[in-house]
Amino acid sequence: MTTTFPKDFLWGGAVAANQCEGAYLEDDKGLNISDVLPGGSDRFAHIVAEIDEENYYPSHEAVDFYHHYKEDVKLMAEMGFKCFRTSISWARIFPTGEETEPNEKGLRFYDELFDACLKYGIEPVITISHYETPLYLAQKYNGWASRKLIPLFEHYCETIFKRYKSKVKYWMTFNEINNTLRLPYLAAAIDIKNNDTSWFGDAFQASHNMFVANAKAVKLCHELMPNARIGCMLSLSNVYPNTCKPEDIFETYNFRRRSLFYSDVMMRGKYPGYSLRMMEGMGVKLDIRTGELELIAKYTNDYLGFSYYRTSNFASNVEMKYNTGGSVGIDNPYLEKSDWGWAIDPIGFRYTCNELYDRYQKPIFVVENGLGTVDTIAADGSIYDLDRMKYLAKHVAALREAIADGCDILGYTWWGPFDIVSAGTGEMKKRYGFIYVDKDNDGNGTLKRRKKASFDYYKKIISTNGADL
Ligand code: BGP
Repeated sequence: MTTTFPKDFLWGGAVAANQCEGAYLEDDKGLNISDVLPGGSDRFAHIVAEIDEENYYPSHEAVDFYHHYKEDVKLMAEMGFKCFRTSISWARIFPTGEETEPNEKGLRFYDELFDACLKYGIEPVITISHYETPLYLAQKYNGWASRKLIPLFEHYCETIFKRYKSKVKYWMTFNEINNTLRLPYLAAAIDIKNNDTSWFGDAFQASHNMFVANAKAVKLCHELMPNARIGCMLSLSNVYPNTCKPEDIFETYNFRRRSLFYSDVMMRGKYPGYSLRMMEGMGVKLDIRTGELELIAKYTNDYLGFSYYRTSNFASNVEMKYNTGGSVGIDNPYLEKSDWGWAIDPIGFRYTCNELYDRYQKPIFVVENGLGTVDTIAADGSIYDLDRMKYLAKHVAALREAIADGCDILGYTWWGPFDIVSAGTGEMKKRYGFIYVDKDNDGNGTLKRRKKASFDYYKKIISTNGADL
């Protein structure tokens, strides 16, 4: 059984426009929902629908990738990247989301970015919407809860597919679409009124509307770019039962299916029975129009993109806290944790790859994996990020085992190859990069880029195609 990576394995890194570009209003860009999320602990405390000049907003400058992209792409090329995942910021192309004509300055930026990548043989891997719904659509329609976003998204897709069809071969529709059920504002631009569970109905209707939009994007992609592939994308860090009690086992299985429900619909083309029972149990009645289920059945995704960071232990009587910097679920005594309490579990990574490939029997693509740590700069200016190198080595080894298990894995893009803004905390302190960016949580710094020890470590992994760990 082979224990090496395929020769065309797509080694690379991943970011999101709102977490790196900055230039949040430059060249006629409109506001997106991530532009109104302040930094600090009140980031998700309430949905902020306008900018409060007193606050600091991490995404407004982020790490100014908009003006540093040539330098950053050159550094990624130096590591030997075969691909680079980022998102197109929808509001750069359509500032409110409702314009008929696109913003040429926005289109030009991504033309130049993709050209800079292709110059080094780096394939762009593009997320069409990464928590970046235009704010105007969130305010006017309550985001994806309204099916009015379906034709607007279709127009956006047609515009970028026609513009970049000679440059981009790998697309994915919505970042972590399954987060619609746990971070509805980010994933589906739905406002949570009074935090009561009445928004469940909006969340499931939004999911349906996004399934329809996803199918239309697949149809358009295959018609306009026959050689391109378009995936769906989910957040799929895994969950373990907290005990061997059968009730816990089944509860955990059901909890996992609250996520896999999304990939089941988009990869298999129909609502699974358990999801209908789940919605019924929540009193949710979907508004499904004629022809939509047939569209979803006909246009399924070519691959499953997913993020994997950690595993958590689950028990139904324990609230699963996410992303706000707190630990996730119940502690697993067998696993070390990151500075932010995320359990480090490479075997869980191998398990998850097998779980997903067995379920869909279609290619899977690891489009986010990484370790957020507090990096320290030594007196000589060097940054010896040993924890990151250990995490990388263990997870690449696990990936190699998953491939040897028979999983068809397209590639691996490390989350945050250069330091960017953390989505969950709005912090720069939570650094993922192989490249340090001089900026702190309050927005101070020179934005200077500096290689960490892990820069050469990942470069060696790529140059040996994962053989030398
Ligand atoms: C995922 C998001 C990414 C990224 C990642 C790391 O859920 O798709 O945008 O942010 O989480 O999380 P964080 O940035 O909160 O450390």
